[in-house]
Amino acid sequence: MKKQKTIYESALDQGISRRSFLKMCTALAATMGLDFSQTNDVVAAMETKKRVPVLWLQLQDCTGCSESFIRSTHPKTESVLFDMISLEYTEVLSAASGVQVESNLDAVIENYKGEYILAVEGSVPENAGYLMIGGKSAKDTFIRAAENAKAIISYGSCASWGGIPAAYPNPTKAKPITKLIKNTPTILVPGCPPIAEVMTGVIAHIITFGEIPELDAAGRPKAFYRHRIHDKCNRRAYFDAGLFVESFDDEGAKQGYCLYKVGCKGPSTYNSCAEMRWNGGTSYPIQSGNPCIGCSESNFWDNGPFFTRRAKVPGTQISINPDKVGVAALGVTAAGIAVHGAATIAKKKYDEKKRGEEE
Ligand code: FSX
Ligand code: SF4
Ligand code: F3S
Repeated sequence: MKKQKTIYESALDQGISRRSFLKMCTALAATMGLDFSQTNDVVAAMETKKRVPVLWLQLQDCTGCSESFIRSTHPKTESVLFDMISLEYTEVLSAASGVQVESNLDAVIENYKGEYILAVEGSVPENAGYLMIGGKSAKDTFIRAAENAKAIISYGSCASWGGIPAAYPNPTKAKPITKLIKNTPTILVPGCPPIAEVMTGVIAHIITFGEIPELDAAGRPKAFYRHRIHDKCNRRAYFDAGLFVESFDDEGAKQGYCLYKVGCKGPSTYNSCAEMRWNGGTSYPIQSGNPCIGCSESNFWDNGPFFTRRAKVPGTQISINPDKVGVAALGVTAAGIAVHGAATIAKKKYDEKKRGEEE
């Protein structure tokens, strides 16, 4: 078996300076949502702990989760791959292929029993004959790898809830991984795909504290899934003021108003998009003008239709009448909505007329 280096030693091997190493630890602490004073805990862990062996299984999915992961910016994917973890098996990122990698999978399960982290992307097909990897049933390989892992990270909505492969009519009888394994601690990191830094934050937490992060009732790390998108949304002030986009080409859309009436599921979706944002904090769907489609929630694909106003906040008894929102708090808003509504109707009529003229 290879002698494993500490995470710090691996970083030095990569030519990373002490200064850059400390910067990486600070970024990790921030990603994990730790207090600034806890950065020292992260530094101490990275100086003394060995790189964690990781097996990354790719089941029924679109590879979007891997695509997201390789764009982690805080810390950068290279730091995670080369310093923090020892990625022993991956179908997507592996340079080697065939018997060579498949035998490595067996060797890691054998040699690092109870020590490795299993990252799983995609759902498991229950119907026989679907998804064979290296001539073996992916379901059997998953169960074998899962039973011997220290912890499992269920990466993405497919692994966590079944996702798109489990959507109606679910021809492969796709299942979330939790339906097949009960005894290994499992952390759900849903999203289609999930935010890269959430994955790195979860891995860093396991390395730093030697245990899985605190989870909510659904099995998601609280640090990243404790808020609804709606709670931290950059358009929230417009929701509260009763200012809504009525159609994607109206004046409200240009002004950046709330997207609730065009189907936003932010009020019922738990994820960190509004706080962490995507691509190094650049943006997230709502900021870019697209309603949240609830991609981190169970059955999101069948919970449609998308882009259609919702009468109710699903999963709750709360009905939101957007035309009344903000009225009680601010009497003047009613007039604002009325004017805004009249303008929207006028615009719709104009558009319909214009379309009629063009046809
Ligand atoms: Fe699923 Fe991930 Fe969506 Fe795709 O692998 S969560 S379909 S982004 O890729 O599993
Ligand atoms: Fe943001 Fe959507 Fe909530 Fe509007 S409904 S405030 S766009 S999350
Ligand atoms: Fe998904 Fe909604 Fe975030 S669609 S990416 S959870 S804003």
